[in-house]
Amino acid sequence: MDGMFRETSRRAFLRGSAAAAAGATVGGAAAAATPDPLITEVQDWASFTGTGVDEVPYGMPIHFEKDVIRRNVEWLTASPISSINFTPIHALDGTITPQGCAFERHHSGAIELSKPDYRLMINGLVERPLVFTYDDLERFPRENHVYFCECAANTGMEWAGAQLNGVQYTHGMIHNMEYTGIPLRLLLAEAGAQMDENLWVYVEGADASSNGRSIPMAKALDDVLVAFKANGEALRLEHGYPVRLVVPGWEGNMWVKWLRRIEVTDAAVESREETSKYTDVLEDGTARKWTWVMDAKSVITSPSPQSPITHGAGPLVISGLAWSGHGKITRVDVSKDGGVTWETARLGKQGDTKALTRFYLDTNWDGSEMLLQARAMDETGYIQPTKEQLRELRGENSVYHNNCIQTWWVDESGKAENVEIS
Ligand SMILES: Nc1nc2c(c(=O)[nH]1)N[C@H]1C(S)=C(S)[C@@H](COP(=O)(O)O)O[C@H]1N2
Ligand SMILES: [Mo]
Repeated sequence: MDGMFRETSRRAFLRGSAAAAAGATVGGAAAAATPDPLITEVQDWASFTGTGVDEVPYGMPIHFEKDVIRRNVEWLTASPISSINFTPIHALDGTITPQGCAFERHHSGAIELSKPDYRLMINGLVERPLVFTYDDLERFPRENHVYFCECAANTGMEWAGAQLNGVQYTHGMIHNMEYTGIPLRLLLAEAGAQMDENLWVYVEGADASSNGRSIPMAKALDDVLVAFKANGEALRLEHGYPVRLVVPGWEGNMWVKWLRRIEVTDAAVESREETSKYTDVLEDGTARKWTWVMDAKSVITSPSPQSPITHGAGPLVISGLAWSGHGKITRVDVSKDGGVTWETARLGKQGDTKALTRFYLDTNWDGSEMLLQARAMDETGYIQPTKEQLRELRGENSVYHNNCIQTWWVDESGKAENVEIS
């Protein structure tokens, strides 16, 4: 690294003297249209050699992209150890979230657990209670699937009114990765688990919080993965290295990280995470439990408060993300007038089941203000609700499972703001 810094400052010095010389020339012909120096001059990057292949063993994004990072909101939680940060979805495109900027949520901090120290126990209603090492897990057949993981609290601050001015904060408790993992059903079969559909598995992590959750057997046998790779490489520490549970389409809280134990039980455990937390306060004040599936949702990521229009009227690409815990996204509509009229957006590619889908509306902006909204539809025919529709059921004191239509007010200068229309 030292070498790199010296190299950079030498180039900066040379660039300085070249610019001074160019300045003199341009100054001499000041009356003529200024030639574009990026076209007419030989640039540093063509005059000097670049970085050698022995200098960066594992690359980071180029420093020009240093703002594309996770951010947290200090006042949201009492301590950053039991807290959340947000994916910079306003600055990403496509659908895959790089692990390095994918939101983190932990209840007792991210722990360091090595592969040699890793153990996974399966016990309870099984013929053979088993303990697997990491090496054991690598000998089971594995699959690759792309899935979104959305914290149930995503958009949770917006129930009572427009709150946080950035899509990173309103919708950034989501990431979408390609997982490599073992279908949980194979490990349950190895232990000789009873598999009646009225049974449950209780899953817990090795961290101090343990984050235990009960999952119905039908889901455990369906598409749940015991995953050890994400986007081709080992899970990052903060996402549960070396092994996490992937529970496609279901709330992020069930995606237990640092997975250490799976117990087959005849009843739900009713742990903290599924009683006092992750239940939904309804309009009438009662609490609903077992809201596992994340309903269809979409949001425009650009333009948005952190990604204003900077180029004036004319061609404009409106872009965003859509997803459904029930399956594939089939259609996304975009409105520029707060939901009065809608245009159907183009999907970046056909929607994958329980994964993020990118949409684009390639449009022409006349330079007048807009109330931008997106509305997702999934393969079950479900249509993403308005905030009013959701509030009729859920009131304003809810936290979790807010999948309402989001509105951005874009003014004539291209700036965008989080607003609510009634
Ligand atoms: N062991 C453990 N697993 C956990 C948690 C935790 O605190 N400990 N947090 C859960 C919550 S609430 C969410 S939303 C997801 C977040 O996964 P991520 O940190 O990879 O984004 O992990 C879940 N799994
Ligand atoms: Mo969560």
